Amino acid sequence: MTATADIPKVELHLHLEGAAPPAFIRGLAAEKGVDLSGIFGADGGYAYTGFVDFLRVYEAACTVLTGPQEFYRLTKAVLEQSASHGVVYSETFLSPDFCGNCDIVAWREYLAAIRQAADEAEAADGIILRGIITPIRHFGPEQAKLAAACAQDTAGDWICGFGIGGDEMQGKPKDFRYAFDMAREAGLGLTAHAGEWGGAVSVRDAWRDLEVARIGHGVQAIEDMALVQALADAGVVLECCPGSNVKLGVFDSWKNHPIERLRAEGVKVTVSTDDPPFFHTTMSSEYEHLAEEFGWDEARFAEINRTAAEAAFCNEETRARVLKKLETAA
Ligand code: MCF
Ligand code: ZN
Repeated sequence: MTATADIPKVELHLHLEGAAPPAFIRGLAAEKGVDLSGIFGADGGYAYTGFVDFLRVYEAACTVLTGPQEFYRLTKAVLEQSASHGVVYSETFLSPDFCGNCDIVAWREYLAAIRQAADEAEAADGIILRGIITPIRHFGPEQAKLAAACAQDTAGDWICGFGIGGDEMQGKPKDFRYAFDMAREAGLGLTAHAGEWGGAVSVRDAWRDLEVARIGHGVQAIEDMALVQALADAGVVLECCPGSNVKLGVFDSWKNHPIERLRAEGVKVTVSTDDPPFFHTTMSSEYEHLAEEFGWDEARFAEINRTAAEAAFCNEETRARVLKKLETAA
């Protein structure tokens, strides 16, 4: 059996700031003289009490990511970590809200810095990164249109997707239809966080009202077997992040996580870390839990990674390179 870290992996659901090592954020806070002690626990990790508090801590950490240079350094640190766990292709959520407050000129500068870091990481470690522009649900539909304007401005081979994250219990997917239409017209692949907190109905609503090809999490679809069947029939891809769900309390244990039941019903499931240091996880650790709890073996992981590569929002040339990286290792 190949060591878990050596299995080549495709990760479709990773928030860039959420992947920031706590020491990296603490270091920036010290450089800038900002007191962020309230977001760290005694063990030095991020400390929060539940989902809404997680969002608060996340946004507080972002306050020290003040310019393109900080995002350059962040991207380098994150990709080094990902590559060390065998990730060969990653799609990361980027929010123009945290990169110049949705000002298009500022956003271009942030994006150039992120891309520069990604090019350097690809040259050093072979890892390929692409970006998904992501408005934040609890910032509201008007702010989402500003993010969508940034998406239209920079859509292409690198910015290849558009999504939405944040507090699923605020507003409805259809409130964001205009922003999603802007992104669709720009040729971007579409995904939305749903069915993490809002139940199966939230998955149905996001799928129907935003016409997304992928759902972020989507795991509460398991409450409605007719929906599970419909997702399977339509080939909708779920970006599952089991470690995140267990840590935030969506499910009380790995054993009770529905990823294997969804897969067995024919749903296209994939595996990601979401915000790895927040959830004390890595891609290797996710795979180790999946092997232990559900008996997933190398053939199963290869199948999951092929599903993810096929669902990636990158162009066909990049997809072919990713598939080759998966095959070469098999
Ligand atoms: O998937 C997790 C938990 N569920 C919902 N949203 C988020 C998650 N991690 C980050 N987010 C949101 C959060 O609002 O995405 C935004 C954060 O501000 C960043 S997108 C680059
Ligand atoms: Zn997420």
